[in-house]
Amino acid sequence: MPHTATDPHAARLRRIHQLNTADARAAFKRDTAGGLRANPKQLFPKYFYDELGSELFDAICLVPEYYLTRAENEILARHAEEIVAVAAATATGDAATGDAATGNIAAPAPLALLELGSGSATKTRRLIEAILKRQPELLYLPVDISASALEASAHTLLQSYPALSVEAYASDYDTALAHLAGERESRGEGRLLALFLGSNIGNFDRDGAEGFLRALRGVLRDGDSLLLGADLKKDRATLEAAYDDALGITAAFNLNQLVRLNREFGADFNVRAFRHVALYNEEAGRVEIYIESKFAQVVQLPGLDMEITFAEGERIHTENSNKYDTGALDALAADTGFNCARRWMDEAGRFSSNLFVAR
Ligand code: AVJ
Repeated sequence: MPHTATDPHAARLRRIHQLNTADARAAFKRDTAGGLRANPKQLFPKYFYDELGSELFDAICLVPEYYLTRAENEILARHAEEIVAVAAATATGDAATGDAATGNIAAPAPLALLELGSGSATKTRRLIEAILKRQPELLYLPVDISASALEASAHTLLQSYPALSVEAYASDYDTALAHLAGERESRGEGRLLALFLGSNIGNFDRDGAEGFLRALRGVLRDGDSLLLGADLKKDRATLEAAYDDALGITAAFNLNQLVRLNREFGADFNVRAFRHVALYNEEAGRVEIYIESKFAQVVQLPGLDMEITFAEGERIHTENSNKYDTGALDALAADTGFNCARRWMDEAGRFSSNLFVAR
């Protein structure tokens, strides 16, 4: 949908910042060439999300084995109002208790909502609705590497919520957080609730998670908060099924990285000559995802000026999905300038939503 002057949402779609610049294209080339030359071979999860990849991820969220989305949605359906109340109470600090001497209750500062990796922003609706019960307007700042997902979700949300304004960032996390940190002081007095949902944190190892959370902390002011969705450690069968569903949607999502390399770098990967592999590494506490070569073969990537060879059974590592326990989440908060003030879980105890308050 073009945003012209006749677009009824144009005024409330403040901007879609395109931070996916030529630099991002160069980084994609560099990361891919470096990753395919490395031993073991490696590709990076942020490159899953071209237009088809974002759609396939939405489909993953609907397959029966992938419990994460449903578990988090259960938590948000049940607790969104409480989550927002805790974030808002934090946000107004002492003012929330009012001025005892005069009996004046300070009006709570309005919350704005920042979301990293917003995708189709389906679960976000619960929080938007909870916030709009408390205040007349809301500014929503989604960040997503997929410009197509961002544009679609912005328009859908603006259509649903006349009180919503959207300022969107088509960007990777690092670039967006650096940009937003530069604007921290010029932001209004209202507080920010940041969202990092769906176990997106799982793609980072411990150092990466710390770096990401410190960078996010740099965008927040004391008293702002972060709702962090983190998947919990559990039995191998449940985890491996969640990342290798019977319909083959996760396999398609993973192998789509090869389709993307064919399209963008003129590569000649025969996708049928590779298979999807998902293994729970219990010692490391993570599901590891690979693309495995079914036999020995050679692949050309003219756009990268490369030829790569695969042995039979050789794997490209494409993703880690780290699983947490509650102690590790508390420690992660404490190490990155937050306090894990509250935690909610789904009934079955599979998934956690953690409210990290910036201190
Ligand atoms: C988007 C990182 C949360 O790790 O569960 C799902 C990605 N990969 N199935 C996850 C994913 C394969 C997902 N995150």
